Amino acid sequence: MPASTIADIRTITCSPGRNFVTLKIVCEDGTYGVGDATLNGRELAVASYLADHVAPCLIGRDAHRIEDIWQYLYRGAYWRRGPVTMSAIAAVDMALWDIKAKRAGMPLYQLLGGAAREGCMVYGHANGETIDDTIEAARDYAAQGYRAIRLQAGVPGLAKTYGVSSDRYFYEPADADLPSEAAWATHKYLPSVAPLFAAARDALGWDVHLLHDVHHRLTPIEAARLGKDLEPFRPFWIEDPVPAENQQGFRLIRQHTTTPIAVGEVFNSIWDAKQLIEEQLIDYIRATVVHAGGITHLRRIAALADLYRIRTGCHGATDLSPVSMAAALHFGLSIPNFGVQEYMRHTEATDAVFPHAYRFADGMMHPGDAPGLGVDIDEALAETHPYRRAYLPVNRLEDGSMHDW
Ligand code: EZ4
Ligand code: CO
Repeated sequence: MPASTIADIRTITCSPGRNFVTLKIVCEDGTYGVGDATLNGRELAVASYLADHVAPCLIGRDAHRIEDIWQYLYRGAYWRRGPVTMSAIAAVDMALWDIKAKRAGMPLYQLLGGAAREGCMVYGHANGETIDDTIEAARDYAAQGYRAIRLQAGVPGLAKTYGVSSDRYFYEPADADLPSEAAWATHKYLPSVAPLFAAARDALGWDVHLLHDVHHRLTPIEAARLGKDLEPFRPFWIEDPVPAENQQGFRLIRQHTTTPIAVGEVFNSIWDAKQLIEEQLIDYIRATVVHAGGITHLRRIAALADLYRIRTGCHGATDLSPVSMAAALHFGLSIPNFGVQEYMRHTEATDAVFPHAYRFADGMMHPGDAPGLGVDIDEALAETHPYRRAYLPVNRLEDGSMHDW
């Protein structure tokens, strides 16, 4: 049997501070690769998809045949797309690229065409209950060398808002074993953002990139209003201004504002982005390796986006494990149209379970030069952190209607 034959597949579910699902594919000669399969709040569905439905089909196949295995799992499932399927395929894809690069004795970015830049610019999350707290946090990020900073402040009159954490550096929205409930009021939120950006420009100047996540909570016309309000402060982007199921909504926003738009952290395939890209309704595509079918599929999305000068801005919150972060950095270093990479620090407990070669310096990250992805999982340590059910919160309007969180 060839040395690269897939001999064993393990799905590892652990919770070193938060839940992660990790796939490990082991070849006949003991070479192995890891892939991230974490789908926040729905982890066990992907773990079962992999263990019960994918693993039996892969034993005995040649790990080198990445494209064929991708097509086999995508077309072969008959049921196409969807976050569970695409996260499972992503995990297999990442693990296979890890194996191929390890067998080649190269860091993965070399196999993807080599470094197209010196590093990947990342943005950090500055947040606080008040504008002053948020500006103080942003100054701290600037002092650490960050060139791009996301600003999220509490909204006066709302008890708890997405993006505002109790800890300066660590933010974990999946914080309860049943979804916690928060209140939302657009008329309170909308006027609160421009003053935050005004204060940030006063405090930090114009050289730093400033970002903001709307987190799907507006209608197209409300998002257009926000885009216009922020124009004087030149944001790098506003993110997820509206839910993207209605892709035409973005045209309406575009008709009113030149503020750049980023979208796609919940996308799971190129089809979610096709119209937005082809009609040039967005500026940054945020699809990720883990939720959008792995490196193989994300390269396809980036290539389509590049035709229209749309750049990447991949999702990189804490629910994307260090395996995803490593994969994102190899991908980002090698493609022509990299824009920025989100970077939320993992806790020490998470980093201990996933030793990695990637590093931060000068506002940029580099995947490192270890063969493969340059990230591993300490299975014995992972076992000491068993899965704990955890959900993202939900939002309700003041009259009790469900809203987007
Ligand atoms: O709410 O990753 O830009 N980052 C984000 C994240 C998402 C979580 C959902 O799992 O919007 O904080
Ligand atoms: Co977001």
